[in-house]
Amino acid sequence: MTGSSVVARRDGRIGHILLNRPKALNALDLDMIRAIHAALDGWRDAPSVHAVVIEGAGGRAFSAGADIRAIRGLVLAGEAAAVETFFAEEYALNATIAAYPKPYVALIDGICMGGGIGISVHGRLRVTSEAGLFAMPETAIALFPDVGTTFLLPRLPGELGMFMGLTGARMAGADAAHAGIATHFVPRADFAALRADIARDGVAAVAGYARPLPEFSLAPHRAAINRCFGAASVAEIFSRLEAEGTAWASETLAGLRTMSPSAVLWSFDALRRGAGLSLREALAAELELTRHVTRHPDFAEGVRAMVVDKDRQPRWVPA
Ligand code: QUE
Repeated sequence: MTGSSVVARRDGRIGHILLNRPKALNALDLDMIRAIHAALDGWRDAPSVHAVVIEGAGGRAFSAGADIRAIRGLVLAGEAAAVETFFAEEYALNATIAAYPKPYVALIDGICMGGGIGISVHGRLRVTSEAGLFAMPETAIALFPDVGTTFLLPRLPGELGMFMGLTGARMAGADAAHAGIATHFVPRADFAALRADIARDGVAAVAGYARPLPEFSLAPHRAAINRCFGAASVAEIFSRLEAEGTAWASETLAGLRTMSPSAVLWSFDALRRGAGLSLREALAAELELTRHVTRHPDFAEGVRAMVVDKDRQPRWVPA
């Protein structure tokens, strides 16, 4: 159906899902989450559907996250049950993608953050272009890295996951492939041909489009990331960053100090705990955590400052 926020249709051998809310950078609302889930359920046992391909409309974003503005509205209205429904259905979709019996291919060309990571990284293939921009920025809105990333981030090389999850650091496409968030690096100019080839020939076509990766831009900081973010507490991460005495460490510290202090603490705990959980256990623990953190005043204030008013001046309590 044109005009709808998710367009799901058959194309050759694949089921194709288009996130079609480009003015909101394809941020996921509950209707979109339900539409994606319904499409996946419908294609699961369809013999002629050999794979699912998902991408974002508009050329700027795969998906910028969840419709956190609507969630804030529900929180402020005291609609705790509706908040719970949102996160429960979002995380259930993440689990469905991880367990999907057919290849699930995300074509990521643009912003892929938060909930966008959740509907891509659990799939078998994550193709990023040079325009891919990946992050888990939730500590800026006093949430925590969710959508199964408490499972995923601790499994990235070294302490990259703790670094990404606490600082919200943005990674370009090639860097995301180095980190293991993306599986293939393909120029955006090839995306249309790649999509057509997958529809005609299946997912084996992806490998033929993959290009070698340029240098990992974080390579010069990998040792410092492992030294600092491998610490046993948030306080220790801060003191190790202070001890580094480099421009990178000062910038990282300055960024961390703008985040909700409470959120940095609960995100640290959630990521350390997630290292020992299955994806399903991690998603269940995340759902439990959302019940508490969305009630903390920092959440409504963080979304206000970063998404609603965009003044980027959150007043955290405690500061
Ligand atoms: C931190 C975040 C998010 C954010 C900004 C942050 C986030 C999120 C959005 C977002 C983006 C576009 C939209 C929308 C929400 O912004 O998780 O409704 O249209 O979803 O600093 O974690």
